[in-house]
Amino acid sequence: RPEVLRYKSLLADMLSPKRYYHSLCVAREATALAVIFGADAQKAYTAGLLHDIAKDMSTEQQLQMLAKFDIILSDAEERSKQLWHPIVGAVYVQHELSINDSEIINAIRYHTTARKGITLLEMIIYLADCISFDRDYPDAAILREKITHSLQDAMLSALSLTIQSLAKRDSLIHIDTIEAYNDLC
Ligand code: DGI
Ligand code: FE
Ligand code: FE
Ligand code: FE
Repeated sequence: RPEVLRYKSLLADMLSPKRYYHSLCVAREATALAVIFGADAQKAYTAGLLHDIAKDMSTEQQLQMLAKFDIILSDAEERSKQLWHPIVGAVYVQHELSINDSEIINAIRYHTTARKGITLLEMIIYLADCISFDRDYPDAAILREKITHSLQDAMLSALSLTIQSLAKRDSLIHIDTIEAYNDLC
């Protein structure tokens, strides 16, 4: 697909080599999961490829994008910069890349926190981000095993592990993460 080449060259410019490699790995993993779990494989590839497009933008660039599109951050979002890149990324692909598919936009938008009523494609991107080939931490191995049994079980475990690791570091936990967890447990 010609647009994929355009996205790749843009990402190669916008991301560090490591983050670009991660994006390719997530795209590939998301495609495999889409085939297994019956989601649209092309949408999964595109959302996986673009999910971290805003990750290496400077703080100023991210704030500029948010202001340009009148995005108001919640108190929690304002206090944790890691929560900006999914929001900025979703806005970026919609307005700067003219992607109008709401499933792709929301998969990018909720790839960090997840949300209550998470969709199949959103789960696939969330989990592909956790278990892609470049992820070598022990939790990835646990989740790779779980997902062979059930997508929902793997998603619940992923949220549980995320919440535990955030709480261990005394980090703020976004309400969407808690609601996604409660919704599935
Ligand atoms: O962008 P990636 O590193 O590939 O992965 P990500 O977007 O899933 O996670 C980015 C960071 O966000 C990671 O350090 C964990 C953190 N995070 C995930 N959920 C929450 C969160 N941070 C806060 N403060 N609250 C959350 O609910
Ligand atoms: Fe991310
Ligand atoms: Fe990622
Ligand atoms: Fe993730």
